[in-house]
Amino acid sequence: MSLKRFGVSVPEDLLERFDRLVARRRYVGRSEAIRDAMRLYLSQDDWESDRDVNLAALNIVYRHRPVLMAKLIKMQHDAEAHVMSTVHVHLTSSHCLEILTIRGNRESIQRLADQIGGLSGIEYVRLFTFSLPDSDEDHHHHHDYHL
Ligand code: NI
Repeated sequence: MSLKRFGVSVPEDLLERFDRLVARRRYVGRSEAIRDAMRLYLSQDDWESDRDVNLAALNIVYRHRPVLMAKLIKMQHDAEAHVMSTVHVHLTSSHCLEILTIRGNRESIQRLADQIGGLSGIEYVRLFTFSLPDSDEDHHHHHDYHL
């Protein structure tokens, strides 16, 4: 992979905030953080342009009740998007956290997230979305700096 250099002008305060993030996340340097930011931005753009293969993680927190849990399970079975996995964490005596990994197109994933978020008893919903690249071309990036 060949690397290209380019110059960027940014406001001083923006750069200071960014450098604090670079230090906090223990990046080797600013360049690696900027590469990550660019990949994230590109992935969001892919997501918004609605290509076929998209992935999402839906995090929900709810007060567990049999009626709600039955509805949640039915929605996941009936959804056009494919729920690949669910992780259930018994947070407290009354509350559960679930993380659903979902695959599908943007619309089907968003629809499922909206349906689940609209259930009464769901207290927190957050959808994280990702796009898979078309080819292996983009698979060169490493995450060694997190080790
Ligand atoms: Ni639970």
